Amino acid sequence: MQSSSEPDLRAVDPEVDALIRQEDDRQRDSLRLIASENYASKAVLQASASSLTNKYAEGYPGKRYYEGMDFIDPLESLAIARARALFGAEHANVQPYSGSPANLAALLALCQPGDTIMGLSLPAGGHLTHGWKVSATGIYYKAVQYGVRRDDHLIDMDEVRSLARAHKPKLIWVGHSAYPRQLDFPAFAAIAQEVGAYLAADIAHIAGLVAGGAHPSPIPHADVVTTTTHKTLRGPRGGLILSKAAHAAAIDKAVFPGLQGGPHNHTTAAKAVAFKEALDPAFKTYAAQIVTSARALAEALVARGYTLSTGGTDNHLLLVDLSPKNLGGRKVAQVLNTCGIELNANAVPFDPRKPFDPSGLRIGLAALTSRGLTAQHMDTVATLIADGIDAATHADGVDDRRCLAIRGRVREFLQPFPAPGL
Ligand code: DSN
Repeated sequence: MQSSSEPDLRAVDPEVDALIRQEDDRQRDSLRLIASENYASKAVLQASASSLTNKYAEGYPGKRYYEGMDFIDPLESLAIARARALFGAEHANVQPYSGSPANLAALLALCQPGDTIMGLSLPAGGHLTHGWKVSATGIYYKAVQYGVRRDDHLIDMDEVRSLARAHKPKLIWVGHSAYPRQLDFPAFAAIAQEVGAYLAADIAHIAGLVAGGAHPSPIPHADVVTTTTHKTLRGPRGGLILSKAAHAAAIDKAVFPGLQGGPHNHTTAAKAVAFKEALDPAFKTYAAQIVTSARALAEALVARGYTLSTGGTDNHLLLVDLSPKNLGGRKVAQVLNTCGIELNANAVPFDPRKPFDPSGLRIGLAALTSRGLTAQHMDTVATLIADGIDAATHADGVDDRRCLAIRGRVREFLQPFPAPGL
């Protein structure tokens, strides 16, 4: 008979247990505005913390290198079917460990080392893995980077077209980590088609908006679509690749055995749960609400005298440009954190400051929306942020007493909104 007396985490390792509980409390009591974060549901967290973590499953459903696949195969097949249904994709690979491995897999599947690839540059809001020089994608491929226009910070489609014509890339990335406007997938597809390039859309940030119908989908236009599953999509930490059927075999081969060993089955299960949650009609309301709240917060910050890159937002994120106020983002972000307001310092396009202490603050609305905050709460959110920035930039140094008071106000403000999963 199995013993039920196995000690739990608190008994085995009170130190780790205490740190996890403290993190739970911190997430519960903070105004969480990091644009790549969210609150996964209790169901997603339960699937992540399951016996599936014990199992190896190299290969794919029906063709594995290990025995004991009775429940792993149906589970992965379920995750694949749900991902395809959610995004209307011909093929889905649910095994990537996260977004960066998913992007590497797309490149491994479609390009040869030394091929030319194009992507939005990191300082303009792109991602490291779209060919930035310190990334493997910038080291093993010949990366050409496009940017945004100086006057309005919008992606310069004329530049994309002329660079594509000049460099004839094998693959063009469309996607971002810090770009607050809609992506024009048909325009990118037209350029890719003109120069004979593959189009790869990285929707890591906006996957939840795409799934919920609050952002146009790249699926009809791109050869391959990569994403993480934990940002606006609100699943576990992980990656996902969607593709045309024609690329299915190459994508699967690139993920395993090209880049990865055994898939993380507990994460696959949690992805399946998240896809089910995203297929629920309530997810559309959540996705639309993110954008409504982001716009409301943008207006409220502009009304308080702040400058936003592109002047506003169409998606879940805003990029506050502190350079007109002659402030650096790093110290402000650190002080806001002591106020219970969590966001990250971020470069703004054409940033005069260094990447580690850039001029911007990136703010995302997914996590607060998951807690049930809506546009009507954004005036208060803007006031708390503005008060925190004032406390950070007080003439006599950081105003610690004011920070403490803001922290109390944040906690009280969030009280009526339970944090999912905690
Ligand atoms: N680090 C993620 C972000 O914060 O946007 C992207 O990988």
